[in-house]
Amino acid sequence: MLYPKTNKKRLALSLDGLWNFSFVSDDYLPKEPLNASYIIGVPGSFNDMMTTLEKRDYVGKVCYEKKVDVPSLPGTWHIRIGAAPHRAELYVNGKLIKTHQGGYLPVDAFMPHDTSSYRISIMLDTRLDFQTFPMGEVIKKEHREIQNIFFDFYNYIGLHRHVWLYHVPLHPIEEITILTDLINHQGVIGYQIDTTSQELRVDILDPDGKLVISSTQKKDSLVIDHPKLWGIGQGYLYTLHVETPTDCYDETFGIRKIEIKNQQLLLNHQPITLKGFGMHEDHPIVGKASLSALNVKDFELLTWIGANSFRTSHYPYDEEMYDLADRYGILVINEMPAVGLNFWSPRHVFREDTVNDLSLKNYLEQFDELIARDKNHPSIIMYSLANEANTHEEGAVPFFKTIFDHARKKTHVPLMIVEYVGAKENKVAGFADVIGINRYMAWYSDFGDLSVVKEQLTQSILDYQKIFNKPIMLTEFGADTIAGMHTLPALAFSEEYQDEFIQTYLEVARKMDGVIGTHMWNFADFQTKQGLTRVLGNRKGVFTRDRQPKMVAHTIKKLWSKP
Ligand code: GCB
Repeated sequence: MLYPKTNKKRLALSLDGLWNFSFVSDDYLPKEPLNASYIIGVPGSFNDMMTTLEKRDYVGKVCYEKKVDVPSLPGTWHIRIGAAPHRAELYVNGKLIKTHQGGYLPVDAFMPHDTSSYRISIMLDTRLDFQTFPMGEVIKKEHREIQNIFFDFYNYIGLHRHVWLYHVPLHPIEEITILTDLINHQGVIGYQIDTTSQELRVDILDPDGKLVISSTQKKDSLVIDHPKLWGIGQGYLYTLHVETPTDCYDETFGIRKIEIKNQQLLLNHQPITLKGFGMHEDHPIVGKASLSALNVKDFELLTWIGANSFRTSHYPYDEEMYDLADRYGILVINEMPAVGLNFWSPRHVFREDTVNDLSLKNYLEQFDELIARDKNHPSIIMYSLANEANTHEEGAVPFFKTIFDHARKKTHVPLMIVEYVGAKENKVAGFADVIGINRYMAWYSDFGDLSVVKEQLTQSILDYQKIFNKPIMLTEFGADTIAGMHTLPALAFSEEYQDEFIQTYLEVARKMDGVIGTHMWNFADFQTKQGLTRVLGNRKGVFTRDRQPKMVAHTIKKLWSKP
């Protein structure tokens, strides 16, 4: 799925900015122009632009609307909505042109060509159920609908990614797939171009625009001797330039090889250890909006602190985050929005009336969309297929077997699952190449008592290694910390406690073989639903929500700058 671009043969118009907006009933149809109650900013989640709780936490459908005229050109106009949570209906001039499920991947559709005046209405449904990802349940409370969620981040809704109208010429380049390999000292660039054009030329250019190698085939395998490799801190990107008589497109890529061998993660044949964070798309006021300045700031902080990687917990992020990772040379574990497959109660998750065949079908559809969107990013070194699912249930086995089998056919990148259940109860982790484990000893258990961590954490990792014999990654560990709160001795919620907590976990992981990395929870404080244990959100950030360092950030920076 090619990202909208303007070049000498293509045109992309940004629809970001102000849109008309209303909360609408379930049977609303945009036959007439929207009687808008708000003007709303895009990209942005609507929630924190509101001033009443009722509107902020609204459950149901909302409608975004904008009118735009485009020039008439030979070829076709398309719309690309970066994300449309969680179910979307797209209407143009009152006519339904597309429905879509899944809130973290793009909606892409043809625009009608009998007119060039468009009234675009995008209806979003905020509701989560057992067939959406992530999962939730809507319950009735005194004639109101309340959204129950089974995960720990605020259910931000809106057009929080860019919206584009883009024009592609006749016989367009529809898809570019690039797969690189490194064999001894040769870089192999396998590619495939999907187009109905009979004639084309492919040029591989280096970052200075210098021609490296060319082909006139739609599918080819090109070899470069001693190529410059993509690696950590080395965002070395080549460009694959495709030119046909009617169209052209530039796709960047890196030459790098990822392997799992002997319990190790290898990048370009060298073992590496992942150092970084689980993150969230989350900012004050704009919610889950993707804004370049905020995204760049996060990459500057990752660089400042010495991280080499992050996980897109708990859903695919906006494309710009992967573009930045490609350019900064930061490794990404790309996570599916499969969170909440766990009701935190004895209730079973994998059943006919909860997570069932339709949920599975929706998952697979979203996975295919994820690969179509992200397959050419060198920064993506793993896919995480779920976070903290109830993998001790029998019903989880066929569900995840289907998912892993399907995923393996679609990507060569290693597959991970992130677990909270203990190794002995886990019926699913064996399907994965890497097992991520989340642990909160001295927080959710033995609260405030760091003396238990060393033994319990070691045992927990050893159990996984013994039973599954796979590389382990410590994907989450952290303690809520209120910035500015200091205590001696270190007490829970103080900066001192977070500092000791993180150091203790890192020390255990560092000493164990077969642990390929540590991602602390979380990069920054983030918004959640209201709860007794959440002081205006989750405070486990190493940075505050406005991206200032807590004390522990300086400790980590020192640790990670050691050779
Ligand atoms: C977890 C979840 C994460 C939560 C975190 C916490 O295990 O994976 O989404 O935010 O714990 O802080 O409780």
